[in-house]
Amino acid sequence: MSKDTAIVDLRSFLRDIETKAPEEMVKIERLVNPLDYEVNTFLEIFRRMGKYPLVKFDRVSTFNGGVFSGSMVTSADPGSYRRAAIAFGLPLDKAHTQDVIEELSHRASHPLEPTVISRAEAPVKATVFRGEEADLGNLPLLMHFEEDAKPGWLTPVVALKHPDTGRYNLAYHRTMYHGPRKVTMKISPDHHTHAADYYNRARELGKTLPFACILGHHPGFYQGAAIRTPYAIDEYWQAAGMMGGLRLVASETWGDAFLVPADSEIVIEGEIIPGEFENEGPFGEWPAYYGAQLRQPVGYIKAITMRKEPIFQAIWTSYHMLEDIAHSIGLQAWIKAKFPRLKAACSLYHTWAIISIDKKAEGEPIRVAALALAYGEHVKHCIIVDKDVNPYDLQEVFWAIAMRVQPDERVQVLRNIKLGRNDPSLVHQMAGSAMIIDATEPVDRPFQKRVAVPARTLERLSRDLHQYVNAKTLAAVPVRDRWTY
Ligand SMILES: [Mn+2]
Repeated sequence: MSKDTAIVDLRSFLRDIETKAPEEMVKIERLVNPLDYEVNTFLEIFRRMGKYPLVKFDRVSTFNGGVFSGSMVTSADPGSYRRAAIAFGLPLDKAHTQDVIEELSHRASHPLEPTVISRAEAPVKATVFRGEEADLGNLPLLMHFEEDAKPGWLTPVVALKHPDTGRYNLAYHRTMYHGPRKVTMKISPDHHTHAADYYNRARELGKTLPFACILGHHPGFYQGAAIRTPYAIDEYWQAAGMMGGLRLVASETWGDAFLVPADSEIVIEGEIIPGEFENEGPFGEWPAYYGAQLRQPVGYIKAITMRKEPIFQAIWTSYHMLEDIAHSIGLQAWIKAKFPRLKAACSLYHTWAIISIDKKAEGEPIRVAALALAYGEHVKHCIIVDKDVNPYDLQEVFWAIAMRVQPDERVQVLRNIKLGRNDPSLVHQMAGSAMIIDATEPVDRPFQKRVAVPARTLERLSRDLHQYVNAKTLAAVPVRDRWTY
């Protein structure tokens, strides 16, 4: 990061929203109690209106019953493709979902080396609590859904450092309160994830595993943590690439041996003791169903540091789009490496992969679907569409299925395929079935031509549009589809 590059963080993003698209944000000034489900209930009320704003809560109560010294935001990760366009500097009048994915894909493939700054320069060191003074109960912990395990939760980005390689991993681990300085963290050591590998290696070596819970940073940091980063790449570098630069600083507990983001709002430092487990969950998870109660690793808090008037960042754990964006980028890179005629890929609810390709031969859609199924075990339903169909526009996708699909020859079901454990429709523990819908036109026989206005007329009237239509009138016509805006 060069000296003149502006530092991006949660505050710069909120300022951008306020200046470029204030209609994206709802502010609630009255005191709200996140432990009494109030934060998620507001999100549910807005959802029922068909609205998905970023919500800023100016006054929230803490777990201990006080009033938090800062504020809270949710759906700032960024929570919509439109807010992503703002976060990543795309012109709002020109940006579409596909432009957002292209910009993020570019950033994701260009990791950057973070810079390390001194403690004195780091905003996150404005307030430091160590030892007995570090009390999680002074934070506004949440209850999201009525059957979440008590007493309370936070949903941070968690940084871990590999005991051998020193590579940092960033991932989301639901974190449950067990005491002022004691938590469980859902790392699931039996899973095939980076975090599980780090944990198992620390356990083998008989070492503790240091962690930093990071709450509040730029959407690029949150997206960088959500992307499936190759094992060779340090995830602080990945996040730095997404943000255009990332500043790190020594932790309070381990100094330079474990770095934390200098411009984040809150950092909670602690150590996991491998081999120590407690019950955690159930917890309302990304499928909008409850994730089961599990035995998970225990961590002990060593220090909490925060900015002046810290902004506690919460995640809408059920209907969020955080991973839809990250998986769209991931799927696209994964498939493009093997099938260059990929146009775009859209991930929805983790399970759907909607992929548009420049099809040249029969059979290609099934090859591409096989690639999508190999991307991740959550992928269960694949729809392959032609290059004239925008995979982010579900109306177009459903049009293609309606007009180009005879189910007996274009829909296939694969049986006994490994799926993610969070899928509530699974009959067996792990294996289920997958579906491929080939919604492309056949290329081995004549097919009807799709309607089109003449290109020359389209070009002329697009160019002269504002001589015919008042720009303000057109801008005021609402776009109702959340996915395409
Ligand atoms: Mn990772």
